[in-house]
Amino acid sequence: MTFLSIIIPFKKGKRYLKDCLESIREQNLNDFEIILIVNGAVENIDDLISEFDNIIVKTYADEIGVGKARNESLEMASGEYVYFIDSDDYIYQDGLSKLVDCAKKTDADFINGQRIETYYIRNRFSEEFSVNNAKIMKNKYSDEEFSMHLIVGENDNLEVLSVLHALIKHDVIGDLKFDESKKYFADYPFMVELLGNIHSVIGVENAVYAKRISDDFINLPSLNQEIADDYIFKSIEEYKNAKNAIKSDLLKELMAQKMFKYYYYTFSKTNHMQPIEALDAFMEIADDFKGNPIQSFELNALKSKNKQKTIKLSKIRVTCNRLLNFIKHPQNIYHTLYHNIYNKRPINNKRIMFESFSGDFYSDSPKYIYEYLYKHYGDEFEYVWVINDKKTEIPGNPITTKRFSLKYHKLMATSKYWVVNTRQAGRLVKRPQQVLLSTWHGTPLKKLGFDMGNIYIQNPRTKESYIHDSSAWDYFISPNRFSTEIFRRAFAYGGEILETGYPRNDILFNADESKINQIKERLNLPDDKKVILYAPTWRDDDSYDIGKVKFKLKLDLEKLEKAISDEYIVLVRNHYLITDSDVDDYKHFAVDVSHYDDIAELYLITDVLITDYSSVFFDFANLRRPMLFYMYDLERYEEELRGFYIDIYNEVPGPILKTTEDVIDALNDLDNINEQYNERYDEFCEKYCSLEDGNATKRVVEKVWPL
Ligand code: C2G
Repeated sequence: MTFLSIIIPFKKGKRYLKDCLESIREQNLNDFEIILIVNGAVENIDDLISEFDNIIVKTYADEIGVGKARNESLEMASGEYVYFIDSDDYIYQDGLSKLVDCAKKTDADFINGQRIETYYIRNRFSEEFSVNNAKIMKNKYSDEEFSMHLIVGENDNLEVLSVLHALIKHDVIGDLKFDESKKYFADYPFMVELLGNIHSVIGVENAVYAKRISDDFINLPSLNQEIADDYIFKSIEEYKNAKNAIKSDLLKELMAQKMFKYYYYTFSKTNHMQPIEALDAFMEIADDFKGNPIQSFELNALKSKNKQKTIKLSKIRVTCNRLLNFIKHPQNIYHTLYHNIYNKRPINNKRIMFESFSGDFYSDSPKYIYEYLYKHYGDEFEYVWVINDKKTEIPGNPITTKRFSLKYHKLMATSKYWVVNTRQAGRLVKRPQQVLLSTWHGTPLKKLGFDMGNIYIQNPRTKESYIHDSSAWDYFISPNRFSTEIFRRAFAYGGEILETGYPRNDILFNADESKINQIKERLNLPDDKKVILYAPTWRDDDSYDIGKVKFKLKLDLEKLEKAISDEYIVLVRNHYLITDSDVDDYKHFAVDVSHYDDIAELYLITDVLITDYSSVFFDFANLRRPMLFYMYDLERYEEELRGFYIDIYNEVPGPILKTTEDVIDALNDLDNINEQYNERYDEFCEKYCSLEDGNATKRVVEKVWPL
């Protein structure tokens, strides 16, 4: 007999299943089998499965549901113990092996670990996770009590009974079956009966099961993200059934506490009592709830089924919480004013707001659209620039405002047009009469939006916010046909795309000698040196807090200086997201130009570009000057961080280099490289730059502001 059978129903989400299986492998268990029920799946997972010897796979062409999949698995399972895990979840280090050790020592019927909900992929979860977060103070409880706490869990959701994260003795399960007719809460009746059969229960501290909240609620929603209309009603119904059947008073109390917690912190707060009929359903079970003295007024109203009073008291509570929040964060005051007052004011049909890289630069396509409008339409419009540094020089004297200031909120609410080049500020909601022109900021090389696999970046909810953004766009600029298709899919955007080329690249065709000299002078660059621009992109795994991304320079400037400083100087340009970098002025050889507003101006004075996975090379290619690709971490970037849309190895118009020495050799061999990549450069420009001709801005303006 095998000691342990691990049961996994799988429908979709291969990348999640990969995390799941790998987390099981890393438990270093012996004497176990995995039973994988492939339940109407379309993805090919043969390569994942082939890595395991002890996996039994049963495939159903059509979806059979989780209940049936688990029942089938139970019939096949030969283990003394059974462990259920969902294919989109994973186990933290030792999360299962700790349970197995405990089972071997105690022979208990039910050994429970802890569940933590997370948006993070496994690598990131393990990096972030500190054991202290996981601690439920076991000392306060007996083993049995502790295990009950673990069954119900601490999360603020409607799930009060679950078979997950426990080792269950197979004998105790006996002939018990999951109800195959239930889509949601199928665990409840199973657990209720199971708990009736169990004699010994143990909870194990810090044996963590990571319950994944999908980072892609469109393509890979988890069951509770599907949120059917009747989800709350079903949950309350199942709760009532379970409560009547369960014997343990403690478990009943914990279940009731969890239902109350959901009512108090989610339903009445986030959902604003919607649907209102659910309030009746909560009232029916309210006698089970216990609250603290502050909660007692509202709870009494709920218990006495006084609907109006309950709603009133909850509104007062929510308003008081908001007020407290206001006092702490002035941003919230601005935000409320924005929604409740400014957004009701008339719209100024002649006002246009411009924003580039969140107000950090006067640059990119918004800059060129603004300058064109100012030149051709002059005072016909009122222009506003969102700019965080007051000292930034902007021609034409537009109104300026700092991003997220009170003035910014006022202006955003009442301007007819927004011209923005990144994702817009999440909490602002465009009014129906307003027009949003999204210029975006680059030809997609690295995977974007819904095309991204695992989200490594700090905020794993990014994908959700793409929908918020793209649903507000009225126009979206695309630099070429190749990008148009990707943008539509990656941002789930069905609106108008202006396939015009990038306004920001017009200057590459139109700048004259005096403009170039002006830029050189501004940067105080010597006349006798050629210019290298090193402009790498950011790394998703180098973000260490929201909005904070560090960059470790991997180009050895000292070596570079020794080798080429007679001929060149280097401009080092950090990506705009980098807030913490070790790039400093390196003597006279390297200049940090990260704060220079407009990278297009830097392209103009550049003789050789060195970059990596940044979209800068699609723009720079318009100048037809040499490019080197310093991709020291290519495999990791491609496989783990993002993945690419183009065939990097065969499409980029220059050599891929892995070390500073390679870069030096390439710089010393530029004539040959130019010749070698000549044809590829032509093909590249044909595919990605053919719309660029110095008139993209005109095309955009004529579309959005026709005369
Ligand atoms: N950029 C810059 N300096 C760098 C890197 C980028 O000024 N060192 C600017 C360029 O205008 C570039 C834009 O920021 O085109 C976008 O940068 P990417 O490196 O391509 O990365 P990201 O911001 O993640 O955008 O569709 C494009 C993608 O969204 C990529």
